[in-house]
Amino acid sequence: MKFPFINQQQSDDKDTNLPNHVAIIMDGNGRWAKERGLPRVAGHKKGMDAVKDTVKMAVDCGVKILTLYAFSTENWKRPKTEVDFLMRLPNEFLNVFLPELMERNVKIDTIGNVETLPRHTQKAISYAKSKTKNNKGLLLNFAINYGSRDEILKATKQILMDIEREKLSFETLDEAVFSKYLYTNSLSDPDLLIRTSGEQRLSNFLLWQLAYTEFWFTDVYWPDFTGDIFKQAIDDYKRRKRRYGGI
Ligand code: V0D
Repeated sequence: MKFPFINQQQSDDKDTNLPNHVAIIMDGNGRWAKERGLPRVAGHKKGMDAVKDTVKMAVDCGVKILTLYAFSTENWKRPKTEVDFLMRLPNEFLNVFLPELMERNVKIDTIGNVETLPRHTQKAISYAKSKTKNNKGLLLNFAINYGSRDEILKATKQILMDIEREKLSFETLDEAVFSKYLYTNSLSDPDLLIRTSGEQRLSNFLLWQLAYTEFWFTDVYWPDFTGDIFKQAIDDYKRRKRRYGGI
């Protein structure tokens, strides 16, 4: 086989301190373009190449889950032309990259409210999911139309409904049960969060899931991000000692 077979569930590698789950806020596409006198969408387009490079390196490193913040619930406030452009990117990405994703055994999934996206975007995404559903390597998880407060509120409402309908009891509700109601339901929490472009904030991304996550920031704009920089972040992470609130 061309690429090593790595399973999302079992961690059988001896590589110590390798992050299981890496999440990335891919920021700085607009600024990258502006500094070059290009329209913002040129930054998004170049940003797709950075996604491809990062996915390849994540596979090579043996990372099991990669969650990418591609479109937030707040991004609808952007000009319509930019939103329309962004909504065509899943299709464009898959046209070029799906064969390689298959070859590398990558499984695609999403978190967020996909049901309210344009039909053509939904189609591209569900095609990608069904094509890759049996792949057992890296889980490539796109956060699209995702907002963490929205996610937590949605979970809370569903929990109240399930308690009322006696599908869940008030007494058994704990952190583990609550987690199951989030978009990320069965996924382990991210071990490492990367944010590009020098901003150091969460922007409504994975508020619950990042409780004990290590953060790594770079001034590099997302379109200039590379597999090598990803590798740097991983190597930095490996040297950290995590305590989870203990000693
Ligand atoms: C823009 C830079 C890949 C950051 C990367 C709809 C933001 C390019 C996807 C994609 C976006 C999504 C689903 C899928 C396959 C690919 C994507 C969006 C934006 C928002 F199944 N890149 N990408 N989706 N950008």
